[in-house]
Amino acid sequence: MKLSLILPTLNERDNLEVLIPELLLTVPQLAEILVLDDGSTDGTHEVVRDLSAAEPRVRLFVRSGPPSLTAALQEGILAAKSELVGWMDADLAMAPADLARLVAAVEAGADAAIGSRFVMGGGIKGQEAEGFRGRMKALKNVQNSEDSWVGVALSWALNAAILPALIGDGVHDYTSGFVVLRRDLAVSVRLQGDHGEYFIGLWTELERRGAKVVEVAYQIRARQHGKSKTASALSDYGRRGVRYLSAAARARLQSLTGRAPRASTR
Ligand SMILES: Nc1nc2c(ncn2[C@@H]2O[C@H](COP(=O)(O)OP(=O)(O)OP(=O)(O)O)[C@@H](O)[C@H]2O)c(=O)[nH]1
Ligand SMILES: [Mg+2]
Repeated sequence: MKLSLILPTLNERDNLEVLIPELLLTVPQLAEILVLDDGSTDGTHEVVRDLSAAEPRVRLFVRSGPPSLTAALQEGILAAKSELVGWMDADLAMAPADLARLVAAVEAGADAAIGSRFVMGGGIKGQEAEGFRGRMKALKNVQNSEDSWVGVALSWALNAAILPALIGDGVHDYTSGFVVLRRDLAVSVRLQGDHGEYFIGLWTELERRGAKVVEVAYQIRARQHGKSKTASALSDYGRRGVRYLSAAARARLQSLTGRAPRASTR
C-alpha cells in the first residue's frame, strides 16, 4: 500500500535534513512526503526545496493564515494522494523504522495504526527502562535535551491518569500524534483544535465509527535540534491544559450522544 506522509513544520531545518533522507531510505511504501510549513524563518523552505529538486516525492506547502499544527495536518490530509495517509513530528521524535511498523499494521488489516508510548515496549522521552521508576528516571534524562521535563511529566500525567479518568478506556496514548490510517477515513473526520489536543477527537471518533484501531509500541525520542513549539512558560501549560480538557469533554459528550437513540421525528 502506498503512503502519503505529512510533516508539519515550524523551524525544523536541522531535523528535516536528517529525517527526510532517512524516511526515503527506510519506508518503501512512501509515495510522497508533504511538508506543511507555517512561516519558518530558519531555512526550512530552502532545505525542503533542495531535497525536492532531487526527489520529486518531496513536496513543500507554504501555509498562509494563522499558524496551527491541526490546520496544517488537515490541509495535508486533503492534499494527500495515496491510499494511506500518516503523520509524525518533524523533530526526529519518531523513528522512520517505527513509521514502517505503523504502515505494516495497516497493511495487516487495521484501519488505523497509532504509535503508542504507553503500551508495553513503548516509552516516554528519555525513558530507558520499563515501569514507574523508568519513567521517573526519564524526567531526569530529558534535561539533556531541548525538551522540558515539566512538559514530559504533564504529558505522562495526562495520558496515564487525567484523560483515562475523563474519557474512559480507549487507546493508551490519548495524545499520540503519530498515526497511519486509510485516507478515506482521514478525509471523513474533521480535526478539531490547534495543537496536540486534536488527537483525542480523532481516535475517539474512529472508535465511535467502529474502525479497527491498533496501537503499536514505540519509544519517543527527545528533541536535540530546534526549539519545542509547545509550552515553555507555566501560563502556556495552563492554556494548553484547558484545551486538552475541553477536547476530552467534547469527546466524552460526542461518544455519549453518538450512542444515544435518535429522537423520533414522527
Ligand atoms: N505547520 C506547523 N507545524 C507546527 C506548528 N507547531 C508545531 N509544529 C510542528 O509540529 C511538530 C510537533 O511540534 P513540537 O514543538 O515538537 O511539539 P510537540 O511534539 O507537540 O511537543 P514537545 O516535543 O513535547 O515540545 C513539529 O514537527 C513542529 O515543527 C505550527 O503552528 N504549524
Ligand atoms: Mg516534539
